[in-house]
Amino acid sequence: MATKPPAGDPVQDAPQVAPPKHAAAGLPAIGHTLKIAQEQMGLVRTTRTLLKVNQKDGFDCPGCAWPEGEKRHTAEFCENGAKAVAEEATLRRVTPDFFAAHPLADLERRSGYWLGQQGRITQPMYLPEGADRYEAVTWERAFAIIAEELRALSSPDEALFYTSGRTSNEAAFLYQLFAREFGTNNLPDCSNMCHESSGSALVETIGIGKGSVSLEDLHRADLIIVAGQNPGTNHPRMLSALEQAKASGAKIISVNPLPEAGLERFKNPQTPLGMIKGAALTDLFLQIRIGGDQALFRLLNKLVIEAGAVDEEFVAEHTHGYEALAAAAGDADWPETLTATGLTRAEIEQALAMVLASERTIVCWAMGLTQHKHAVATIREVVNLLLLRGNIGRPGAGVCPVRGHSNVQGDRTMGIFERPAPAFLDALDKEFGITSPRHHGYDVVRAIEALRDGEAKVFFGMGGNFVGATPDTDVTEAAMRRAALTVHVSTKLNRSHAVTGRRALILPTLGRTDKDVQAAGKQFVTVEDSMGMVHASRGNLTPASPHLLSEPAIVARMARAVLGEASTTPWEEFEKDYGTIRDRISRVVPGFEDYNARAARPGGFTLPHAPRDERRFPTTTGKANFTAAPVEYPRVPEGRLLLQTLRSHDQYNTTIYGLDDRYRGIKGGRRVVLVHPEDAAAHGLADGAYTDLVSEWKDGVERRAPGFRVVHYPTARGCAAAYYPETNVLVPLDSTADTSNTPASKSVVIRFEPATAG
Ligand SMILES: Nc1nc2c(c(=O)[nH]1)N[C@H]1C(S)=C(S)[C@@H](COP(=O)(O)OP(=O)(O)OC[C@H]3O[C@@H](n4cnc5c(=O)[nH]c(N)nc54)[C@H](O)[C@@H]3O)O[C@H]1N2
Ligand SMILES: Nc1nc2c(c(=O)[nH]1)N[C@H]1C(S)=C(S)[C@@H](COP(=O)(O)OP(=O)(O)OC[C@H]3O[C@@H](n4cnc5c(=O)[nH]c(N)nc54)[C@H](O)[C@@H]3O)O[C@H]1N2
Ligand SMILES: [Mo]
Repeated sequence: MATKPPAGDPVQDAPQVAPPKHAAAGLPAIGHTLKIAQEQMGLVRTTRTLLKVNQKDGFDCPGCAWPEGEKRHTAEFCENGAKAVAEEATLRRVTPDFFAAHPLADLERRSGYWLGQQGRITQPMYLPEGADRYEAVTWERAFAIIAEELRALSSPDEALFYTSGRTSNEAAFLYQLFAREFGTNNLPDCSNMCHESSGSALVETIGIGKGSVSLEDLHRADLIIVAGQNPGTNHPRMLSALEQAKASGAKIISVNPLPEAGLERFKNPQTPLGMIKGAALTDLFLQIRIGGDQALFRLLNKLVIEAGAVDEEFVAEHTHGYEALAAAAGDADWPETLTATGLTRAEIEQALAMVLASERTIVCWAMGLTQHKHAVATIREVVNLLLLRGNIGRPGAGVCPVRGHSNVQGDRTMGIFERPAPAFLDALDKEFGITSPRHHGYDVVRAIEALRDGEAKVFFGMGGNFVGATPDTDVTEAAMRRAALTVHVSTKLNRSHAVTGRRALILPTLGRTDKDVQAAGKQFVTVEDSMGMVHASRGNLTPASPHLLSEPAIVARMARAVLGEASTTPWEEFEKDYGTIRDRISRVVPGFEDYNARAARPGGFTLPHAPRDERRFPTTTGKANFTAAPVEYPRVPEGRLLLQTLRSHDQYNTTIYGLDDRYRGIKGGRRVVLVHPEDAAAHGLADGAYTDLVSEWKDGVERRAPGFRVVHYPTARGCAAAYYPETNVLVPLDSTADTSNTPASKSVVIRFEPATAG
């Protein structure tokens, strides 16, 4: 087996490995933050921006969607929030000279890390058909090219309008309005790859696809179960909430194949004592096998019923389908659950005791539950547990899907959805005098298939990195190359600018931290956090270049170029004054009445949530629904492992901040695969050996990710972990969750093969 890293990667990828950490944050986090921030922004800008993050008169952190508390520290930021800010507020610039010096072929061989490190894009750029590099283009010409290609389509459904979750409510509302006025519901979004499974499960069971808890609820809970989530890296401010809950007596169970440092111990950088001592967070760590969660929750449900601990009043008054669940739970048995979960009987009994001792339980989850074939069934099973004990619509209790992108929830509320509710379209049509299409559009996976099969021809991305974030990289890249035109509204360079259609455009835009001045004066935008709070966000930095347009301006101008005189929508007015967009939203989207006045209030406002507010469940039965899907868990053939693809500490999805994963003890490289020492031994893989990862799927196609350094790591047996997006090449396009169609990025069957590169 080769022991050297593979050659050919222009980025030095030579991982060094130390034992994993057992605590998150603390002093090293602050030092690391300031280093990255100053490298990107310099001292003055670092101070100016970091003091404004998540303040009531500042901008919403472009990091995660975790809510801000009422009491804010002067610097209400976390290490990874600060890195997200530094990445955007960087002083580095990508100018037309850069594109002249770097032909497409050069961009194509660069790593995502290198591309992102080049800085903010300063001007619209155009790649003409057959050209070898991008050239500067005027905004007018860019919109004319888009209009030309869109008008040439034989059906509006040949266009795809993707959204990543940073887009503001105002931009998202205009964007979906434009798509529907143009004539399509093809609005795939990052949510399709993220919490779609949560939405699917929650709409069916409680009637609304959003979480039912507030920060206040977390502080009041008796028991918080954190399943399939790594908050120390991905939602660091959540650790403060968990710390506070613990201080009020809450217990925490974490369910995860990996022991994640943030959940073990948290050194709160906001308090002097916290910095030194740190608080132990997890009371019970259930080191589950990947994909074993549905089995675990099903057995817990059986045991709760057998213990006579069902909240009978709640179940009788507010729920439907109890008998079917009780019957299905009756079939759950110990041996199979122990196989599926890899846990011991004692561990599950301990978890049960904690569930029974709790009057107020919250379950938090993220990608560890949503990205599996049986993700929707798993989340429904979580809901079953909460319903059995009356833990929805009670203070200190409820469902808490922890969202990813900072406005991914708001984008959906604004109508970014390929399967919109008829009531939403009716309201939109009435307000604007248009006729929106009623047939469903493509989600992310179907969008790739449509490009692959020549059924979609124009791809427009409102932010994000479609090529880098989606599964089955080789298939997706080939599909994108078939497009007539690919357009990306972006702040920074990424892989999607290098893998293009016949023609391509890059439209540079303002980020959250940038000042946004339009004809009617300085504008603010609004966002919705993971807990349904809507509030204003105001950037305060001079934009990276005078040529940037805001996202609402880009949509408004594109709409005018494409729809022309036929459109009676006042696009120009919307661009001048975002207050006029909010007026329209207030008439179309329920819960946004009097939007302008309420958004301007410090702290914003909370959207209504029927199950949380009044124990009303707007489902098909009018009650909260128990569900009883058959229990599933991954069956991995002999000699194979189950790979999950996850985030390192130094990345934001496909944006790579650095090459370290500090809590997991990995430095200076990303091509690592974490394997249990005994599993590694069974494959003859020493720590430090290099191996290829080859995924196995029913289509028999070989998918290979070459040259990964083996790291012996205390993960659950039979499981492995490696970073996304390097491993997206291994995730088959049609390996998706039932119902939600979310790529099953957390369960990829792999085998090891001797490293081919090196
Ligand atoms: N700094 C930073 N912040 C981010 C992001 C980022 O990339 N960087 N991304 C944002 C986005 S878009 C999102 S969606 C969130 C993602 O937030 P997370 O969901 O925390 O992100 P992942 O790294 O995918 O981690 C998944 C976790 O689930 C565990 N897991 C994997 N499989 C299973 C399983 O079968 N069962 C259980 N119980 N656990 C499992 C993994 O070990 C890991 O701890 O974070 C958001 N915030
Ligand atoms: N294998 C695997 N694949 C996954 C996942 C996984 O866990 N495993 N996770 C999935 C998840 S949860 C998600 S959410 C998706 C993420 O998918 P995306 O949201 O598409 O990807 P990001 O990497 O977040 O997008 C980064 C790009 O967004 C642009 N950008 C940043 N800020 C702004 C802005 O303010 N405006 C605009 N217009 N552009 C901006 C920059 O150009 C940057 O390069 O990936 C999914 N893919
Ligand atoms: Mo996400």
